[in-house]
Amino acid sequence: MAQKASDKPREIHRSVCPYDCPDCCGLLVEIADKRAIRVTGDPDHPTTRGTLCAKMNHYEKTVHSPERLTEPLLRCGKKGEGKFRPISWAEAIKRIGEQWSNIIAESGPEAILPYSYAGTMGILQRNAAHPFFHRMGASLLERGICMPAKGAGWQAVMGDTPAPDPDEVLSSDLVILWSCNAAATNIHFLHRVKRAQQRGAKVWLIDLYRHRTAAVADRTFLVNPGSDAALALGMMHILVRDNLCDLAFIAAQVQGFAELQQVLPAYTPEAVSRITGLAPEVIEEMTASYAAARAPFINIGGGVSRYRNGAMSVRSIVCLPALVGAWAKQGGGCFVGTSTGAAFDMPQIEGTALRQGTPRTINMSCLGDALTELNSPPVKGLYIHSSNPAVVAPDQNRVLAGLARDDLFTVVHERFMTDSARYADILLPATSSLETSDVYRSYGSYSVQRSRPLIPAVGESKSNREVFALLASEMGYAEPIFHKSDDELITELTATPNGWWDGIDMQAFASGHPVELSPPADSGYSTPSGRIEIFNPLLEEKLPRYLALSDQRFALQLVTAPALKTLNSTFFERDELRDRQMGLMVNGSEARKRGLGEGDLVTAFNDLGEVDFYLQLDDEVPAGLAIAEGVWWIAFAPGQRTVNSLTSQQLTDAGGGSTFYDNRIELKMAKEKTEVRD
Ligand SMILES: Nc1nc2c(c(=O)[nH]1)N[C@H]1C(S)=C(S)[C@@H](COP(=O)(O)OP(=O)(O)OC[C@H]3O[C@@H](n4cnc5c(=O)[nH]c(N)nc54)[C@H](O)[C@@H]3O)O[C@H]1N2
Ligand SMILES: Nc1nc2c(c(=O)[nH]1)N[C@H]1C(S)=C(S)[C@@H](COP(=O)(O)OP(=O)(O)OC[C@H]3O[C@@H](n4cnc5c(=O)[nH]c(N)nc54)[C@H](O)[C@@H]3O)O[C@H]1N2
Ligand code: SF4
Ligand SMILES: [Mo]
Repeated sequence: MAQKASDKPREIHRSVCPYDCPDCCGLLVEIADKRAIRVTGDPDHPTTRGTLCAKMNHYEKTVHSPERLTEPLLRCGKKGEGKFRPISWAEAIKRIGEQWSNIIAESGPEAILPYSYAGTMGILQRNAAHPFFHRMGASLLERGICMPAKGAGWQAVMGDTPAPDPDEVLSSDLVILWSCNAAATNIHFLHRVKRAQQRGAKVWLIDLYRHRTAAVADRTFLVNPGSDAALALGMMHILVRDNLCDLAFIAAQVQGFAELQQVLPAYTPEAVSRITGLAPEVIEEMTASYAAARAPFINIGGGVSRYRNGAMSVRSIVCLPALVGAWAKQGGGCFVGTSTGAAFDMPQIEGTALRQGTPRTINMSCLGDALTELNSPPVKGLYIHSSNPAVVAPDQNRVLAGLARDDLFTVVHERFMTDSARYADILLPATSSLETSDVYRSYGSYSVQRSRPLIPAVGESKSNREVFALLASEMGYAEPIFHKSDDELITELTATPNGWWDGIDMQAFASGHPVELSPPADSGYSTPSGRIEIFNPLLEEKLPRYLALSDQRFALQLVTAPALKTLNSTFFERDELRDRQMGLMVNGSEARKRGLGEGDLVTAFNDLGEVDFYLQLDDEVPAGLAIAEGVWWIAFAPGQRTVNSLTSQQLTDAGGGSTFYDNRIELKMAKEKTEVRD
């Protein structure tokens, strides 16, 4: 009789959540018969303390999904059709090598473009392609699809100053979640906020609509999209007008208070009310409470940064704590996410020294134009891994037109048959994080953790590093980095002595326990002046100001916010995590105006494209807005396109970021009702 799963010996091992989420949760993985059978939170993890989100509670279903790609495939249908036949790894690698060698001989290596983002956040696997494409001299990719404008806004004021420890929030008496749906995107920060609340802190949410996080907040302030710089400047106007600034802190630590006062007169409560939609008395009241708080703590989410004025909005908000001296108080300040990059020898892992000359750089948010318009040379070879640009990149119609080009040779390395995978000429199967070694670093705390393979590779799948070891041999690239083991690289990555690792128990780290790094000892503000730079003489825009969004051609602002149970386009393969229908939320008044009703199949449109959604009426969404949660696969959409057919390739004012929330649409009844495919 076959042994039952329950009789088989089980082992429990530590691992880490590999996904693009600030939390980097610690996992306990139960293994039986070389399969992951249960995944739970690690109660010993210092910040994530045993709780996982709904997405990861059954990670074993993703890892052992029947939908996993298990063998290399060669396209035998039309591009995008998804018809393939199996081939061996040896044949796949040989064909890729031949095609690339031909492209390089005809057009030079810049005609090849690597495209990757954060399918896995592990330092080794995420960066595995960089040394290879540097060695080749391929076009460089600027990876700005997420929120570099947030970094640029912080940098303008705070320079390289590390973020405060998020645990500071526990000592705050006023926590402001500014464009942050933490209940969906940052659950462990929200746990800290709730603990602060239990100790008496007030919690505010400043957002566009009342979502799940509003249920936690004591006050929710709804503002007009992209208007946040005006609100921050309006608050600064009142702080100065009413002598509520901490002048001693400003004198000692801030550059540019006098210059700031030249711009503030324009931001009266009445002027700011017209821009933000908040009543003047509400702006007055918010400011008085902010000034009265002992240690106000602002957490800036990605929302405000995804507009054409995104960097300036973040920069304006980051100035606020300096005016009230919040930085000097335990629990006060402002948080935009941690970065522990400096703790690791990143140039080594990225193979920066292998760069050939200075190849052109293509911003990943402009992939549509890169594939359809770029010349000298055009992109002829595309290698996609750890990303799903057919649905996550803006201007989907352009991206798909590019991917459909017959003269484009596309390789995709993936775990699932995503929309991008369907356009591959050669499709390679990728491992999951339980099958590889890596080091993960949180961007919501200072924790880092290493993982080891806990199960054999599923099918014939290979890790990103394994694929580039094969491709390097095929292309004749003999540099040692391509053939070092994962363990060797991890040792090198953490070997360079730097302050971040002082006092860390390296044995605990090596055995897979999470460790908490600490930024090197406090040496004041890491800006050129050593002060907080409200006035930044090195930038073209020397002072914060409100940059108006002028495009009003279509009536509704489309905000494409994160969904609770999916992560960008990841987890859509899991039926139980996907919403039943791809919905668009609007206020009832907007639907009635157009003769539309709950559940109607509607077409959202603008100059870029048309997308069908099922309409959801929700009066927690103010009039003038349309909210589409989640980055759906086309396969599960009611029509032929998903939300990024309505978003543009426009970049932010600084930082080269995407502007996913800064698009406008109109709605009409869809021509034909198409049933959702199961
Ligand atoms: N469940 C889930 N978790 C995720 C993700 C996911 O898709 N799903 N994605 C992951 C990734 S890659 C990232 S980058 C992070 C994303 O994390 P964030 O970008 O921080 O996402 P949110 O926290 O939802 O912040 C967006 C919020 O900003 C609000 N907002 C939009 N425009 C404005 C505005 O002009 N002003 C104000 N005040 N608010 C505005 C939106 O309504 C939304 O509530 O989350 C990660 N975690
Ligand atoms: N409209 C709209 N568009 C958005 C957003 C939005 O809020 N609205 N969010 C944007 C943001 S913040 C981000 S960060 C981007 C995210 O864009 P992406 O980083 O492309 O994220 P995912 O959609 O999660 O796709 C990652 C893919 O990598 C694959 N993968 C996972 N692990 C591995 C691995 O080890 N090797 C290989 N080869 N593949 C692997 C997964 O199967 C998955 O299909 O999307 C952006 N797009
Ligand atoms: S997706 Fe985020 S919250 Fe969910 S388990 Fe992973 S790190 Fe934790
Ligand atoms: Mo992101």
